[in-house]
Amino acid sequence: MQLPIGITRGTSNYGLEYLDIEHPKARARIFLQGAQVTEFQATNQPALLWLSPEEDFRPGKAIRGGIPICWPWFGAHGSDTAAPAHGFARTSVWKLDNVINNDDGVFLTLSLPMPDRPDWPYSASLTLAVSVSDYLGLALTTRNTGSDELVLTQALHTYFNIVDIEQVRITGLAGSRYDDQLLGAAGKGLACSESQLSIAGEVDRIVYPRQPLGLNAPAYQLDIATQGSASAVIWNPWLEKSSRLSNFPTDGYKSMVCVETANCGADVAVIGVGASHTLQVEYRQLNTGKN
Ligand code: TA6
Repeated sequence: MQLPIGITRGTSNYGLEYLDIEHPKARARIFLQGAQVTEFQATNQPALLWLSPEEDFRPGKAIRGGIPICWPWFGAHGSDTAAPAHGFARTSVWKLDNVINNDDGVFLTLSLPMPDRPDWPYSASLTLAVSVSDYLGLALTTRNTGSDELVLTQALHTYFNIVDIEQVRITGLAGSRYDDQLLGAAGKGLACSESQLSIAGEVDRIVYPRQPLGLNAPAYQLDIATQGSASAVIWNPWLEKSSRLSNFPTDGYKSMVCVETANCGADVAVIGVGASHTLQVEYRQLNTGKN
């Protein structure tokens, strides 16, 4: 495909192809593996996404950072222990279908050539629309092209770049319930006691928000506007788990937090024959000048 001015192709040392997007309103990088946005910086704003300094961009290996697409299951596969965590979309090579570059921003559409897999014997199409402007937008659309109802879990597993985890606040939690993934069955349906969450240890929660979430980083305040989602995952591995993660520096937990727009836990996406479902998020930053 002929790329418009402002969009260029590149390749990592191990052969992973990416697109670099330069626009007066923002710049971004998107890898074709996983249709993964790894970098985004709006003009006059801090870089939004965290990317592991230990990431080496190898084919078939999930990229640690940016916005991994967890699809068509979130977490472990329901029954197949050999199936990859968080599904196969993030380690598959997607196709760039369309790019528009205009005064408002750069708007890209990518699609996943659907593999034939024993761990997911269904028919569907999957597309991602990415908006690079003074905001970052993603819309992940699954269309059920088969003869069976689809029940899937998914997440836009966004790693946010923050100055210091101990200064971070996640807002908008008033009245919501959550499943604490660290407590298993005992952690289901807990009530958020505060409207905002500070992090001082490992956190791995599926929350069911009653209003839009926000992030106070504190170098920026972030509005997280979603559609097609009734759950979000808040994750920080803290020190001990950081040492067990692939391509993750031991002190990486200090400069990142994940707030993932999802359909997971009790919020699964049920898609009838011929129907579609879109999981959508838009990130808007307000630079606070703090660092
Ligand atoms: O979203 C939180 C989580 O499910 C954690 O439990 C942790 O596994 C994290 O995702 C990262 O998973 P990954 O497979 O990318 O190492």
